[in-house]
Amino acid sequence: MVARENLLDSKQMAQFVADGYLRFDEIVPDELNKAAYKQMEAGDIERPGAGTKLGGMWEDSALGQVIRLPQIQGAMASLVGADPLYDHHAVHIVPPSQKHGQVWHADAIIDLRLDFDIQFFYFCHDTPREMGGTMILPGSQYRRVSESDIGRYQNFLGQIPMVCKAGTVMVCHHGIWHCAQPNLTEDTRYMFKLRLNPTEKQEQLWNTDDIDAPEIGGLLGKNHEWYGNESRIEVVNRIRQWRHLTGNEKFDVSYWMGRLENAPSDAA
Ligand SMILES: O=C(O)CCC(=O)C(=O)O
Ligand SMILES: [Fe+2]
Repeated sequence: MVARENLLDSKQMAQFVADGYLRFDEIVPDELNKAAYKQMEAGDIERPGAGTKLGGMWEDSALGQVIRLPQIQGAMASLVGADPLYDHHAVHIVPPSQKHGQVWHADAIIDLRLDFDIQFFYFCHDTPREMGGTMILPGSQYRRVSESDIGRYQNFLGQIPMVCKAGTVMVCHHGIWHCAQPNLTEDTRYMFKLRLNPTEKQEQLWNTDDIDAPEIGGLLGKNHEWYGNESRIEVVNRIRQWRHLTGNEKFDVSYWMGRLENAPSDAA
């Protein structure tokens, strides 16, 4: 059972719905970062089958301890339920002095439902800009693109490199656009990624005490600017996602869904 104080609150959930990610800086203790680094370096990570329950996995390993940290368990329980399925993991390595990055892509989008997977990105050592830090595009998660169809783009207004200190964890909606960056340092860059599938209805799994907070509409209406005049489409996408998450089919922001649902010809 995850303690209520470790669950996300409604404002964080709204932020996740708008931006497609949340970041938790320096939440993994240093000892554990060092042990996880060693585990990744040794490539010593058990790989269960996709669709296995995550609970009980990696019992005696550093990475197992990382995913069982209260804040990570809280984010997990809030987004995909306390007992999610392991989809896959990867240790993403960028060798020293690698001058090219990945192309922009989204990971394996074959599911267009409002149900979503999450991906944890764990940075076990300091990741300054010269080392890259995965580049992400906030607000891109509802533009469901097929893998590297967006690979011809170079830079977007509002893109953010995950520059961070050791022990930082980001959790993303599976649709977010991202790409690894060059590593101009003399050290290898490691990043651990873990994808999880929900096992229960993703409805009000977080700490909902502030579900009616007046800030929610503003958070969901955020303009990330890279989509120019199409911000309305994104706000509608987020209202749909928020309704799905809260179960409140009447929820709206500034009458955007109200306009679409106004169907006078159906009234008879
Ligand atoms: O290495 C990175 O920073 C990103 C890797 C990646 O594309 C992913 O984790 O899906
Ligand atoms: Fe990726």
